[in-house]
Amino acid sequence: MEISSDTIAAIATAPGEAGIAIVRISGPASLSIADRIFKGSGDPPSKRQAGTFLHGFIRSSSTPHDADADETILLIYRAPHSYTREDVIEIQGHGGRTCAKRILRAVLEAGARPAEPGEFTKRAFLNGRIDLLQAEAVADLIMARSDRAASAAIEQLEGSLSSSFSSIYDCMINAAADLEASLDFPEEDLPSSLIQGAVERLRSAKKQLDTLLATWEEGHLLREGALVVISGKPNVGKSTLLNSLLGTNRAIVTDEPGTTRDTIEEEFVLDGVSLRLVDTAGLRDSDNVVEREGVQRAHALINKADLNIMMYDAFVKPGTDELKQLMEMDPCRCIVVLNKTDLGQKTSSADFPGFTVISSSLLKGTGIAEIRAAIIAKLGIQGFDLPHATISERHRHIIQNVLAELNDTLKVFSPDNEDLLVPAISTLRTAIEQLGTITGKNYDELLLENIFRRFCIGK
Ligand SMILES: Nc1nc2c(ncn2[C@@H]2O[C@H](COP(=O)(O)OP(=O)(O)OP(=O)(O)O)[C@@H](O)[C@H]2O)c(=O)[nH]1
Ligand SMILES: [Mg+2]
Repeated sequence: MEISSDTIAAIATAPGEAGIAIVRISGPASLSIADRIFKGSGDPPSKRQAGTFLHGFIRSSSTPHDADADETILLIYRAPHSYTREDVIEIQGHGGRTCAKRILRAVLEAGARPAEPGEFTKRAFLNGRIDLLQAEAVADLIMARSDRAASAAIEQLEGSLSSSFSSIYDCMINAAADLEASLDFPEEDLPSSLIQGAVERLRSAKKQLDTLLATWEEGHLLREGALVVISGKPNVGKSTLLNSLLGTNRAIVTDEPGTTRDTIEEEFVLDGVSLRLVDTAGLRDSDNVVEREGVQRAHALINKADLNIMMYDAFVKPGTDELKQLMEMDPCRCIVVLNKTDLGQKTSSADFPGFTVISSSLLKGTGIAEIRAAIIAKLGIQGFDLPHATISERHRHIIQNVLAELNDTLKVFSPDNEDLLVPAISTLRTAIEQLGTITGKNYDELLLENIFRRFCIGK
């Protein structure tokens, strides 16, 4: 545990006009700083009990015209019963562009230093109140793009992932201890039950890690939002579909083929999951340099998409080139929309074997509900009925390494040959050390820097 000797401060609320703004102070000098700057009736903050809130004014030597910085409410938390487990003062002032800055200036003049991004949460981790998974959940919660993402982050904050990883960690530690104990036996007396038990524990750890690995896809959709790309030939109704899904006239729609040149991306929450919906330039050969660039961007997005919506004019039989491109796509990640059925229909699902096909007339408002339902079904969103914590890209990377090492351990492992036990244990120890970096049982400065730099200042 690292005890901080300095005291940090930051504005914890977003800038802009609002009812209140909060300045947070954490560290050993929090209360004495509060005494220096707070002007209220009765005893100074340092003589008050934890949980007290006081009304008063903040003095600042540098406020113009000798005026007080702001009228405030001051809250007192005493270590270890605070967010950081240190003494913490929170000062609630008026919102807006100026008051919080005036309060912060007073706090810094009184001896605090400006906090770095995520430093309050980093202290909560270093002081043992939360582990790294919970710290990451705080950032996920703040950045949640949808209700489901927020619920998943709350689950993680409450420790559901932490307990899964801790039980796998313990399982591996116990297996390593058993294997190490077996080294003390002479070869002919090697207790097979000890070794067999260790192997079973390792297999169980592998299984649990595989289960957690399977939550990555969902976690990726919740954290980053699913990239849903609408593409197809010019004039088939792509921009009309974007507008219909968003419920606004975001993209220009005309009857002129080649209207959309650049990509248009909008965020959109569907069934609690955030989507990054992109309208693209109609796919065709063009002499126009701007349109050509737009088509290139469309192709790049099609390759990156979590889900492609390929649109066709229902009245026009798709060409062989168009179908060839479609057949290279994964039907699980693609929806075919045959639009403008009000003009008549010459195509049907039989032209797109293996694909989910929806007929629509966006002009008449038909098919849109089916398209929404297909997006939800294809992204597997309806399977997320109960929001649960999901692993992130960082965790996935570590789990994959740990699984590789577990496989090596089990491969090398031979109960009949003590010589092979030693390298097996060493591989297992490496795996355990890596796994420990998920919860923060093991960490270094670089790991913490990478995690906390994505936080905002004041959290
Ligand atoms: N009849 C009919 N017209 C439609 C339908 N959906 C869209 N349109 C019309 O088709 C024309 C082209 O629509 P857009 O949404 O601009 O088509 P686009 O695919 O984005 O076209 P580009 O941006 O040029 O690639 C517009 O005049 C729309 O009003 C439909 O279901 N039926
Ligand atoms: Mg368009």
